[in-house]
Amino acid sequence: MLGGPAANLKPDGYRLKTIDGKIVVTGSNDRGVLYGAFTLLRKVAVGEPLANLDERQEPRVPVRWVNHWDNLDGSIERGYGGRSIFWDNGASRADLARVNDYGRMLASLGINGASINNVNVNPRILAPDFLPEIMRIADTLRPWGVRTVLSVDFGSPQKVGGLNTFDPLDPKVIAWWKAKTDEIYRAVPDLGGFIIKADSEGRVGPSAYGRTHADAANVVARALKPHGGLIFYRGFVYDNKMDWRNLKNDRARAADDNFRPLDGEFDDNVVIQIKNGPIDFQVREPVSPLFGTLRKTTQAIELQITQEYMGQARHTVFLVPMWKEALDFDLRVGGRATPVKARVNGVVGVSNAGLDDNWFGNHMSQANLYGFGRLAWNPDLSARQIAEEWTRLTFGNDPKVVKTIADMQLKSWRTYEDYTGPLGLQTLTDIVGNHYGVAVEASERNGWGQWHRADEKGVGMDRTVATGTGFIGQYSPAVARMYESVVTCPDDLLLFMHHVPYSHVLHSGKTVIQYLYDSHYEGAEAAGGYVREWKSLQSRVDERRYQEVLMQLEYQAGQAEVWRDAVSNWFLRASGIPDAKGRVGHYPGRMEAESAGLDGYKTIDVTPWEAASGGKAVECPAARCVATFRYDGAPGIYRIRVRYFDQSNGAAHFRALVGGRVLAEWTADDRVPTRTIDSSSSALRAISGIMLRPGDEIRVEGTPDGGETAALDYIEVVRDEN
Ligand code: GCV
Repeated sequence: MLGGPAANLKPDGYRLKTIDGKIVVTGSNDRGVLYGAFTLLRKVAVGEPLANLDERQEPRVPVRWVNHWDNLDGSIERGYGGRSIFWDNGASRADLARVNDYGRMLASLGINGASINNVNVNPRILAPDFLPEIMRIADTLRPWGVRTVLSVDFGSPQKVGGLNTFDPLDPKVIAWWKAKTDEIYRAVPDLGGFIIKADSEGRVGPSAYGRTHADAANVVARALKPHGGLIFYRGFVYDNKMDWRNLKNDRARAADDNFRPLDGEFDDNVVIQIKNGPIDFQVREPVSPLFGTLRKTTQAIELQITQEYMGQARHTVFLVPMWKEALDFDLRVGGRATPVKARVNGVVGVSNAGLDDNWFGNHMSQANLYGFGRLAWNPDLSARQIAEEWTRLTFGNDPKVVKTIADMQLKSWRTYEDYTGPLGLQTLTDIVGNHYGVAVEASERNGWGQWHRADEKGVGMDRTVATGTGFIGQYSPAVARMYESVVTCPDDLLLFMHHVPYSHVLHSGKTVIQYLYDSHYEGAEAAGGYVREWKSLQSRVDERRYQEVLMQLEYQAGQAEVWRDAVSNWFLRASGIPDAKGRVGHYPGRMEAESAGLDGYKTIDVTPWEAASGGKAVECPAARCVATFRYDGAPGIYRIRVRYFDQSNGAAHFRALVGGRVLAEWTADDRVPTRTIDSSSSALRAISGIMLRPGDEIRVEGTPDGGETAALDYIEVVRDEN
């Protein structure tokens, strides 16, 4: 039974109460009633008792929005779940059924707004003839209480309006924003507002006219004000052409440097949208100091649900524990307890769901949207509660399923950090390319400022006030004191804050170099463990999803080994300090393709060198090539692991044979973000239960296709655990 508006509840709040055997849902507004109904459904699904319900729920913050980086042509920037649900070929998608489903999913989490186009804006979004396209989407989201929000280009007065300027103080520009905003609100009266990315990564901004970000935000804010609209102005402003040779330069400083002087100058419907960390959604960052700096300005935290630097939905990485650390971090403003969650009025998540059946390209990644919504509503929920709820709602209430999946999710961020960028190194990925595979030096010696400054003596960015960039001084004195000293700086952020020798001893008692080796081995081992844990759920999870998740986890385990070997070998070469446990550089059972008998295959150098074992691979320039390996170990039953390369520009075919008998054949047609032979295309085929005797000949045959050259890295013969 649905009741009317309830007194004493914040907007969107609701109450659930069992009265005379009936459950009454009351809300402070329509949304509240809808949210209450969804909560009731959740309780039914997870089996909570309903007999004596008496529960009041209010959202912590009024703005709980998702952002989409969808382009009008239907592609999605940093999207891993297929094409856009909103756009296709320059217009709204003809069939908006998935937008309707998405709206329902968002409502079930209490999310009340969605921006529907990329912050790297196609200015056409504000063209007069485009308005009907926006209306169709807004009409589809509205029944779910989800307000439509638009990303707009700050240069629109010129690019769409035909003015000769976009100077925010020019009266023509002021009039243009007002008229344009009025026009949009006539068509979409409940529009949530606008988002602006200005003076960042090539987007135009107020600097073109020597104006400030406050000038820029306020001109748009004043156009929105009569309609109750908000402008979310992104704090993600930095110079991507910084001189890396200057040791005082530091991208992490940028948000605070840019916005600190403007505190108090923004209108009250301007919200500064701040990424959780000062760089860019890396696997580990401190919180942005800007959360503590702005005292007279409304702010929102921006979290990234889409897994850009977090394995792009090919790796299971549950982000709720990371977000909770950011939301709970105590900024000690004015010497008092000041968790980030108490500073923000909005929580915004970059969602980038796509048309794929599972929305994100990986069943397990859905948990991140779920967790985002739940935390946006109530940041005090525990990560375990969220993980368990999601698992129950997604895979059912079997206790073994719930425990296994929730445990896996809860450790997955640490695991991913262990093999991709521990101690605050940030994600050691190809930052000038696909942001996916490992490329340790990609972040060095360029203007993007994601430097970790590793050389033969030491590693880490010196961000101290005493000798470094001074970034640490942007925090309150108590927080700055903690980070400034290596004695009190937490190990997890040591290399974000300090440059230290490899022999530096951590709080854990390990040296930095040994920790780097160990964490990569532990991370890869944990990822391998997920496969075993998941297999224990066979027949408890429906077969289709069982197989799909199994494939994903097997792939992740294989990639974790690529990361392990690449990063640990890179640091071995840089530091010259061997692994105390003798693992790095020694791979029992591994036979390099370049050392095999090659018929047709040619040896090549791989770039970066750490992406392939021994820095080399073989590729096939002919119609078909063969690599022959001789087995010389003890007789027994083994697993043969073939590491090959699977690019996106072809579907090469492989066969593996022993003594002329075909053991396996496969086609390299996985969805990977690279056309070259590198760590992103490195792939693994494991063939179990193979009887081998000394002198046996193991043959791998490759047949290229398109641009894909059936390249091979190595084979490994290992004991078969099955
Ligand atoms: C939408 C990072 C991403 C970009 C993104 C940008 C932003 O740099 O790699 O794809 O652009 O952040 O948040 O604006």
